[in-house]
Amino acid sequence: MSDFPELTQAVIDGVGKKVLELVNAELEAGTTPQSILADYMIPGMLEVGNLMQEGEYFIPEVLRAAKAMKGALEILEPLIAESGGTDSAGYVVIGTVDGDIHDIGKNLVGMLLKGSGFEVNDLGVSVTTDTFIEALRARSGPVLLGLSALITPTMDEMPAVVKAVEDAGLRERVKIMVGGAPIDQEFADEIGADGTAEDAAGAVALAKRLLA
Ligand code: B1M
Repeated sequence: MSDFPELTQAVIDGVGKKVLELVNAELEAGTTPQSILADYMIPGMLEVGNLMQEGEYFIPEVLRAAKAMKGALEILEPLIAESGGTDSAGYVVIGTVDGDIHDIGKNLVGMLLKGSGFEVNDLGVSVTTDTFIEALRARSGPVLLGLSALITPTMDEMPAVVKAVEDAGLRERVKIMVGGAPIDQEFADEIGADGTAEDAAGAVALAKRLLA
């Protein structure tokens, strides 16, 4: 028998319908959307990563789990956004860097930022440097740029974006937060970003500090 709670196991197994049923049951029981994510669903995706690393899961199983996770996020996102209040805490442009299509973590970060009152312009996945710069130019005043990368080869895109922001003369009003599983503080410092966060809650705390 699995040691994981039923909802976590359903994410690992990629059974979308069951995930939705269990998420709805948790909501009815009064569990907060934040707790559903942090205590049940994210641990499921982390286990999927472990199984992939151990060679037990391949792309189809990982995609099934990701799809199940995304289906549930559609229910949870509006609930989290509702708690954001009406005064904007600041403007954020966020995206996964060029060549990288992982978006579950980036979406969670965007979702919690919205839930904390930030206005979020999510550019999606595999976003080119030019697209980031265009989005930053389109907005005046202070902006937080959030860059996500999940695979080591695409980490190299991050210093290129930081440099492009500098070259475009935008660095004074644009703070840069980088994140994703392979990113740490040392890397963030090395590429001249303003900081990193290990998870979505940490990203919100950092965003508040950077745009204060
Ligand atoms: Co891929 N993948 N994947 N994958 N995948 C990883 C990242 C990997 C670690 C798996 C493994 O081998 N154990 C490995 C990378 C190894 C490396 O380079 N170091 C890997 C690989 C190799 C690949 C492919 C190359 C596989 C292949 O094709 N042979 C390929 C790459 C495609 C590409 O991008 N060009 C690939 C493809 C895929 C899928 C499409 C099948 C799917 C993505 C689906 C999707 O996102 N829509 C997928 C998945 C799901 C994963 C794992 C299993 C799970 C990622 C995830 O969603 N985690 C992942 C294993 C792992 O990370 N342990 C893996 C859950 C999520 C909540 O966490 O994304 O870390 P995470 O986000 C966290 C924090 O990192 C942080 O907060 C988030 C919330 O807590 N955070 C930020 C993230 N962004 C942030 C930004 C911030 C601040 C914090 O500020 C802006």
